[in-house]
Amino acid sequence: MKFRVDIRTGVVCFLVATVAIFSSITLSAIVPVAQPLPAVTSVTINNTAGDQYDPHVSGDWVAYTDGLGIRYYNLATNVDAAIPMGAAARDLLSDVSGSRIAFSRVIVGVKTAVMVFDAATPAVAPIEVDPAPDTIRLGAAIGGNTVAYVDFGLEGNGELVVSDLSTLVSTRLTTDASADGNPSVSPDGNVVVWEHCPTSLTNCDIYQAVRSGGTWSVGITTNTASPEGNPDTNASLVVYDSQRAGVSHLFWRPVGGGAENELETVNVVRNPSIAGSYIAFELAATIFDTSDIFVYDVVNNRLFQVTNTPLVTEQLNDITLLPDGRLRVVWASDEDGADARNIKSATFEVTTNYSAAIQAPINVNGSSVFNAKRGVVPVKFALALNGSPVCQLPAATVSVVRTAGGTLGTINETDVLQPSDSGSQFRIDATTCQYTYNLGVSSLGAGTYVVQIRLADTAVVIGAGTFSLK
Ligand SMILES: [Ca+2]
Ligand SMILES: [Ca+2]
Ligand SMILES: [Ca+2]
Ligand SMILES: [Ca+2]
Repeated sequence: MKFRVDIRTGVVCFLVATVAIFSSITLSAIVPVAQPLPAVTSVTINNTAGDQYDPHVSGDWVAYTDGLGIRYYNLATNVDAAIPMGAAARDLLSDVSGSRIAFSRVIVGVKTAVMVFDAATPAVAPIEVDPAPDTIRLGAAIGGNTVAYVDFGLEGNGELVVSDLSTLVSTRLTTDASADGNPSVSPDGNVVVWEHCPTSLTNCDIYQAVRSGGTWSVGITTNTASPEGNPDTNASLVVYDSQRAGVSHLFWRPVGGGAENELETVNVVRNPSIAGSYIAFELAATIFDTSDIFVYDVVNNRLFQVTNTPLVTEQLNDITLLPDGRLRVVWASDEDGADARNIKSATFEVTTNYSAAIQAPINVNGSSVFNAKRGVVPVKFALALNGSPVCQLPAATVSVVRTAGGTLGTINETDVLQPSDSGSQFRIDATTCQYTYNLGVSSLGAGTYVVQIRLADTAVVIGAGTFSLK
């Protein structure tokens, strides 16, 4: 694959319009419920001599800075290796999405370029994103095929640019003398958030850009008079820290707009990162104290303390949601000294408090037999939170697996798209407090099937039902 120069600076101005999508409302701060942390699998990724820091995680892959270079680690295979530096004097500020690592490469007297390296094909040298002469590009972030970075050549205080690794099109998102920096990209590559600092580098706002139909729309997530920073996004929420009344706390707001939420903490919160509906952050008693890593569950309002080391500062966290629903957090810790940090990870399962029970006409005991010619089987679930029925139903998706008869396994979604319901989203019936999905069965054939319901935010299966077709 070869990247070509395609900074469409003259063209994209027509595509980009800054819109304020925020409302000025901040809800009263949410008081979280502290929960014991479930069993944790801890891995020390690198505690060698020297300074390792700035880890980022995506699934099993971790990218981090080690001295003047970037290393990567795979938590499934324990592979740990350095990205080859070639003519570079220094590689820095990495991010990872899947096996692809984006970072800045300093080639003295030539340029500071944004590079992408695929750890799954380590024999292939890093490739420059949007190659151009004399560039000064820093702060690369990657999600899916989207790489965001700050270009100091376009404007001395930095401009936000996104490059699409599949189409090789680059889009300049800002055109102003304000400092722009510290971008993050959602895992699907469709939302970018960053710090936009119109007055001073210590009093920034949060900007966002959302891609829809190939066009990026820039908006303001928050621009209060207080400093906001360190944004991250899961494509539906933007999280950031903000100093209100002089103390840094955790805030979040929907990408689509709406009220700002604040987590009630008496301590200093820094550097939030989000995966699914889980926010990892660093918490310290004061700015002079050591910090620990916490994870907040937005859906269930639960707070988990991941580290508890009063003598050690854990910092620079990142979080990922694994396909099986487990969470994984990485961070740098300073037990060997502030200039000799190490990289660590914790993997754990925060079991959801939600459960869903299958409803008629599918029997709970799996004894229901429907005639495939009937065309549609209504799939209905009722939701419980901590065992008690609830009518506030978060978005959920349906999946179907054949367990006996015919070819076993997951049913292709398109095979169940009948005049019935389409897509995989449950409808929510507010009258009966039930999830409902009319499953088209005429093409499924005789056999035994399991329907599952997953919370859309977490991908965790919270209920299932079994039926047969004849
Ligand atoms: Ca700017
Ligand atoms: Ca601000
Ligand atoms: Ca600590
Ligand atoms: Ca070290």
